[in-house]
Amino acid sequence: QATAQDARPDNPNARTMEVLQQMASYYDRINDNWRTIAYRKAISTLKRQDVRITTEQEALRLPGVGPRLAQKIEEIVTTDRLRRLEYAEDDPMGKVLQLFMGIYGVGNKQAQQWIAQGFRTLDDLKRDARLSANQLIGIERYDDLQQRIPRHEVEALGSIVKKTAAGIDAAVEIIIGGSYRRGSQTSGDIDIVVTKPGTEVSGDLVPFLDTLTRTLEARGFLVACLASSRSAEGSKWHGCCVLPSSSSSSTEQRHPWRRIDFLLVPETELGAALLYFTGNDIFNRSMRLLASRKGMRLNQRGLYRNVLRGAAGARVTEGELVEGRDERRIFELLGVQWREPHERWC
Ligand code: DCP
Ligand code: MG
Ligand code: MN
Repeated sequence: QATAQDARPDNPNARTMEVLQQMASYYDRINDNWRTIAYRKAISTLKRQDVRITTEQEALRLPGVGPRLAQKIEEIVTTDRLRRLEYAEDDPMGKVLQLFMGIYGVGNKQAQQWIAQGFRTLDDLKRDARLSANQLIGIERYDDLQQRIPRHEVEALGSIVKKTAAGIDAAVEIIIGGSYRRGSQTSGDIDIVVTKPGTEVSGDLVPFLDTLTRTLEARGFLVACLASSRSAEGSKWHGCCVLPSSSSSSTEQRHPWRRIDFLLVPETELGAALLYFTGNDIFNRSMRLLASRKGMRLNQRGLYRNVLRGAAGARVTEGELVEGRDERRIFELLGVQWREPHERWC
């Protein structure tokens, strides 16, 4: 998730943001979600400042910046470094932890477990650890899956999906969501929303997705299935894809494997689904919070009202659906001004 990267280079706080971004990425890699979000919020606040923030006091006045982050901002400005970051980068077990947590689908717990069992490298794991099929893919394609995908390649991969889909059912619509829809120059994966006019439940699209994935597998475009599920929340397929290798007379270029997600969305839920799958995750949180402050509830299927909550804030009733189809209408009903996808970076 590009955060500091998309700031203007002449931003007076560019260096501070760069160091904070490294810290955010570190916390992200070790799955410390609270700290990751705190750092990303601080970066996004700094991005909007047009003066240089140099002291703890100045930093504390910014929204979303607490006392500890304010101290760190002053430390970066005065010393041009952050001891906490250097400490994290020097710690050898921290490095192994980060290496292991970089494997697709591996969290802190699994990584710690492997370290406790004495494993230190990916080769150690391949040789002696008991691995699931997905973990093995994650290790064998480690370098591929670590790389971000350039925008033009997201487009090339997306157009293969679109063409194949059109050949199966011309009425189906394929929309690339996620960071691509927010205009990002690179993406961590490709998020593909699959919908069709007239559909009312995601199950209506299941036969289409089965045919699509089978066709794309047969063509060598889809190379691994990591997860697929069908639930009330919607049906999805997670896996890996690859561009066909382009061969000139003498050289053959192999393209990296890329993560791809397919999400089935009935037309009646398209607005809410687009909102959710466009993100980013922090923007989504603030929209959901806003909904709950207004006694409503927002999820990837729709905006609901008259949600009854019990004493502890736990939901007693689902509430009634007010809008699912129209993305703009959801903003209106929440009383917030429409934001284009590229304006939803927090
Ligand atoms: N999402 C969310 N909360 C999460 C995970 C995802 O709200 N915990 C939503 C917002 C994301 C979208 O789903 O934008 C897609 O999820 P990704 O993990 O693919 O994230 P992005 O596409 O935003 O970024 P990246 O370029 O890293 O894939
Ligand atoms: Mg994505
Ligand atoms: Mn995704």
